[in-house]
Amino acid sequence: MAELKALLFDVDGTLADTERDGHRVAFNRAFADAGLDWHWDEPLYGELLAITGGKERIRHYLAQHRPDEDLPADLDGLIADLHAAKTRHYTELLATGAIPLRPGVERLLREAREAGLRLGVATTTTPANVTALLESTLGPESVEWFEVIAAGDIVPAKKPAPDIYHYALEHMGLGPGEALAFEDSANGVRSSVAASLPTVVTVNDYTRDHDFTGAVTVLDSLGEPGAPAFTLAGAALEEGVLDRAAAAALHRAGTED
Ligand code: XBP
Ligand code: MG
Repeated sequence: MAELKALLFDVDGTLADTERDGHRVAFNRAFADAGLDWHWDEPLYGELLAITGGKERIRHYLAQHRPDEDLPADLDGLIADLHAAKTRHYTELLATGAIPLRPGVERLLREAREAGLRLGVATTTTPANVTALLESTLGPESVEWFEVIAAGDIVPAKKPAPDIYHYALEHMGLGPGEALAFEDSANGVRSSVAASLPTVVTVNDYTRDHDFTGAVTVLDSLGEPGAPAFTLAGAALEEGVLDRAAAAALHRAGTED
């Protein structure tokens, strides 16, 4: 059995609850700036999350929810402009410290670094958004903690395709049996499991009822001493805190036949 060498993290919903109060708000600000009457409320945004990628999500919204919209000939240009504005709003919002990391995330990252575990990011979101989150929560130097930040359009097929995980593993010179992935959504788990990565899920309000087939364990958080995580499905988390030893145990559970 391969040794656990690295932890690979999804970002949105996994490192932090960025969707409802971050991305959603930024999309709405970009729409308003452009004089559009489009508004994504919380339930609608939950539905739209089935489509990964912000540009892809806008395109899907227009096709499914605004079929009669009078759109310009250069739709790609409009979507690109809206998305650029959305990224500006999102990174500005994060810079205010509006979105904290989820419980246990900072603890696990620091423990992993001390234990010599390598770190990587595999996400659908735009690279600038990852940097903004890390800088606003852990400080500017934390961006260097990650050997690879595989993000956004770096691969043409976004999650649920496995491509972004393949990219991260290749960049780190690792096989899938040498890493443990952290995800929060069905699309994320489909992506990591298709890349043959043992996967830990921490659910959030938007993803609690998703199908996590193939995950090693499904938790409500990574847990903190005094605020233990609850195991919702799969391998139980001893002591309720996902630390270095628990990561190794879950990796073993996810890689043995
Ligand atoms: C998150 C996403 C992204 C963000 C928006 O996926 O689906 O689309 O909602 O980001 P993951 P962009 O959890 O895999 O990171 O607007 O930058 O695409
Ligand atoms: Mg996610």
